[in-house]
Amino acid sequence: MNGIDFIAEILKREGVEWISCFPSNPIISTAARVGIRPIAFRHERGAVMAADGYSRISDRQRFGVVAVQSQAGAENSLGGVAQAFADNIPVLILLGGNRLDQISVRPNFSAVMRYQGWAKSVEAIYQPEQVGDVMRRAFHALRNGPPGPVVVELTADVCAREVPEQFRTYHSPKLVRQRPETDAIQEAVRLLKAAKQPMIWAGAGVLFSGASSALKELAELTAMPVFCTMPGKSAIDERHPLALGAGSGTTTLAAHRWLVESDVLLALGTSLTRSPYAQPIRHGKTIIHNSINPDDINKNEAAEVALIGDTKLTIEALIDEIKSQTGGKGIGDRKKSQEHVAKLKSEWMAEWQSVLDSDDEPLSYYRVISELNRSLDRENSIVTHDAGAPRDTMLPFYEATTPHSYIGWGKTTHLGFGIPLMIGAKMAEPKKFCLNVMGDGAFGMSGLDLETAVRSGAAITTVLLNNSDMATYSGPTRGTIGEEARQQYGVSKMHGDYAKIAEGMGAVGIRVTKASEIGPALREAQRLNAEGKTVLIDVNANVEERRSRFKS
Ligand SMILES: Cc1ncc(C[n+]2csc(CCOP(=O)(O)OP(=O)(O)O)c2C)c(N)n1
Ligand SMILES: [Mg+2]
Repeated sequence: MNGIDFIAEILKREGVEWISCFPSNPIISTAARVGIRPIAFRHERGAVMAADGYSRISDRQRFGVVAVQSQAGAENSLGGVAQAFADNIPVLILLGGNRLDQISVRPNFSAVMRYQGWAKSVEAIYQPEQVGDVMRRAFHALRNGPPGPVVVELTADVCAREVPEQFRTYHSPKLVRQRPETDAIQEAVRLLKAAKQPMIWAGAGVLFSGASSALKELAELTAMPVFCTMPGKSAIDERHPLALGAGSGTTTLAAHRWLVESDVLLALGTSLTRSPYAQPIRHGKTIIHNSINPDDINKNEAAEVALIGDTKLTIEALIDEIKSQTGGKGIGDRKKSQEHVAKLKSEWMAEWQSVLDSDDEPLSYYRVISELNRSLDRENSIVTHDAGAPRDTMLPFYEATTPHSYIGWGKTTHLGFGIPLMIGAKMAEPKKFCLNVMGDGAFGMSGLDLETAVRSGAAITTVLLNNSDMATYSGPTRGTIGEEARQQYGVSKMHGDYAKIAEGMGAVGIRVTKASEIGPALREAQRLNAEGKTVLIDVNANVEERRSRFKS
C-alpha cells in the first residue's frame, strides 16, 4: 500500500462519499477504486467552490474534499481557497505535488510556501511514514476549532512510495466542543438584564453549531430581536416576529434602526469582522461576543464580555442562567419588541412593495426576488446570490425560513461562486431544490459548470439576471466608477444568449421577458430539477439601481 492508497483508505474511513476534482492527481483514481465518486469540474476554482458548498450546509459533520494537480491546478485553486478562508469554511484540499527534491526550486509551486496565510493549515508529506499523522491533523483541523480550508500537498515521489506496515494506522479525531466560562456567562446575563434596548447579532456559527432552535428560544426568553449577518442568514426564520432580517452592505429598515438604537449587542457565532459586506457597528455599544475563535475577540470590535466556545453550548448556557435568575420568566418585554419590529417592517414595505410588485420590462431584480418568495417551497430549497447587484438586492428581500435554506457567502466575494456552490449543496442535500441567482458577468466566471451539473446529475437551477451590463459598476448612481472606460470603450458591457448556451451543454434553457413569466418559469424549473434536469432561466433584466441601503 503506497501513500496515495493509504490516503484513499483514510478518506473512506472518514465517510467521504465524493470528491470534486480536475485531473490529474493520483488520488482521483485511487479514491474511485475504493468507491469514492470523483466529479470533475471545468475549472479548479469551481471544484474548490463546490466542496465549499457541500461543507457549508453539512455543519462539520461531513466535509467537501478537492483533488487537483500540482502547479497549474494548485495555482488555479487559489480563488476558491481564498473564498473558503475568508468565510471560515472547512474544506480539505489535496494538491498534487512536485517531487521532493524539486519542492523548493524556482519556479515550482510549493503549497507550504504559497498557501500560507490563505488556509487554516498547510502541510506537505515529506516521508511515507507521515501519511497517517498528516491526515489525522487535517481531519482534526476540519472538525475542531475555528473552521477553515485545510491543504495537504501530495509530494509526488513520496506518496508513490510504500507506507511501512507499522505506520498504516489511522486515528480518526473526534469533535470536541468548548463551553465559555461560567463567570463570563453570568456577567453577560447581568449586562443583558441592565440593558435598555439589547439585540442579537447572529453569524454563521449559529448555523454551523446547529443552534437555530436555541437561538429562537433565547430571543423569545429575552425579547431581543435578531439580526443575521450575510453568512448567518437563515439562522432564524425571517417570518418570526423578532426577526429583523439579514444584511451585508444592504439591509432592512428594522435591522438598520435596531443596529443604530440598541445599547447592548449580543454577538453570537460571528467574527465581527469589519467589511463592506457587513453592517457597521456604531460607537458606544456594549458588546458581548461569542466566537469559537479567540482571535476574533477584540479584533475589530472591543468586547465587554468574551464568550469563547461553541455557539450552541453558549446559547444553552445563557438560557439556563437567565431561567435560573428569573425563575424561568425571562427578561424584557416581548410584546413591545415585536410591535416595534412590526412597525418598522410595515414602514419599510410601504416604501418597497411597489418595487417588489413591479411589472416593468426589462424585469426589475426585485420582482424576480418576490417571485422567488412566492413560487419556491422555501423549506425544501437552498438559495444563494452571486456577487454584485444580486447579493445587494437579495440579502434584505429574500425571506429565508429554515436553517441553511439560504447560503449567504462572500467576504472576498468571488463572482461566479453561485453555480459550483449550488452543485456542492445539491450533493449534500439531493432532495432539495438548489437555486442560484447570478448576473451575466458572474456567468462568465463559472457558466461552463452547468455542464458539470448536467453530467453529474446534480440538477440545479440558475436564474440569470441578464442586463448585458455590470449593474454594480455602470448605473448612473455608481458615480464615476470606470466612467471613461465605459463611455469610450464600453467596458462592463457584454452580450450573450445564455439560454442557448445552457442548451448547448445539455441543460434546459428558459427565456423570460415578461414579469408574468417568472413565476411559471420557477415552477417549471422545480419540476425539471426533480426529474434530474439542470435549468437556466435567462431573465431579461434591468440595470438595477435601487438598494435598501442606509447612511447613518
Ligand atoms: C472574481 C471577481 N472579480 C471582480 C469582482 C467585482 N465585481 C463585483 S460585482 C461585479 C459585476 C457583476 O456583474 P453581473 O454579474 O452582470 O451582475 P449585475 O451587477 O449586473 O447584476 C464585479 C465585476 C468580483 N466580485 N469577483
Ligand atoms: Mg449584469
